[in-house]
Amino acid sequence: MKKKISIIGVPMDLGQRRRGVDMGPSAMRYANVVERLQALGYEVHDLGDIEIGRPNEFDVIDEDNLKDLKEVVNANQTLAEAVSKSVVNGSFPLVLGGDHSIAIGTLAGVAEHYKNLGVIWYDAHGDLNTGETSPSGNIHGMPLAVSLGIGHPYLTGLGGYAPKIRPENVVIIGARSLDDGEKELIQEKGIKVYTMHEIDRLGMTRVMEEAMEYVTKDTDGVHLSLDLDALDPHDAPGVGTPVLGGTSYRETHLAMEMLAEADIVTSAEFVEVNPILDDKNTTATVAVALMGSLFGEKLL
Ligand code: 6HN
Ligand code: MN
Ligand code: MN
Ligand code: MN
Repeated sequence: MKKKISIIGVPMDLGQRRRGVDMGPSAMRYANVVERLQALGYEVHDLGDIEIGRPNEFDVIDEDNLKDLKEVVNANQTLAEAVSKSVVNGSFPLVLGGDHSIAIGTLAGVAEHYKNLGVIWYDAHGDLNTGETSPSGNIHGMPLAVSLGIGHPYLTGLGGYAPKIRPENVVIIGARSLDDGEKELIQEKGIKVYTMHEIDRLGMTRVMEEAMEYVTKDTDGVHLSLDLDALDPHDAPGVGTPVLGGTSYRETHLAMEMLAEADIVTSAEFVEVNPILDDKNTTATVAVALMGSLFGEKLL
């Protein structure tokens, strides 16, 4: 892993309907993300927050079942540029959300520099909807589809190229709430998914061993997109779309520790932290602890 980290905050809450997730970056800073990574010997640059446009009443066009499309596209464009710049500068981009719609911009910025980027999507959800299949019209349920080049051209064309990633380089871990259209897309594209069933059955060690082998085969980098709702709501209650029966605090740490040991991750984002829905900033604290493990913190 690189010795320089660029932290980019994205106070985005327009990819879904529950306000408060825009405070995620502040909550993770409050939980000492900078200090935690510095203590591990990294040169950490906090680049501040990406500006998010606020829709006014004249401006709310929910075009094609895509809520706040305009603001989501604009913010992701700015984010993609910031992420791309940090890769060019030899820095590891660490993006703090904000709702998961920001993965569209993160991946647009990262994938520009990788011909064959591997992706670990650690999430209770597939985030594989389009305006046509989405039950909610919320763009945070679409970023993985968008990055595969599937969806509205304003989203898929972000950064001026598409697709950003290939289905055979993606692995989803922790899924337990998939919409019908998402299940169809998974079948159609042959996307590798470790649902909670496989995690229960095989154990996190084996799942991570297989997943890491899968995403490093013929790839030149690996992006980790970690949605805090992958964890069980008991361990990470401050998320907008909680689903019972998730990965535990320790299982998720183990996954991060294994990634650190394998030293394969080249960019990451931690999303969906909503301190308003939380108790004593628990979820941001969990997120920062997981970042500690991802960047090499040891228990002994
Ligand atoms: N997330 N599948 C649901 C939808 O509205 O499309 C939930 C999406 C959740 C997205 O947690 O990042
Ligand atoms: Mn997600
Ligand atoms: Mn999710
Ligand atoms: Mn591959």
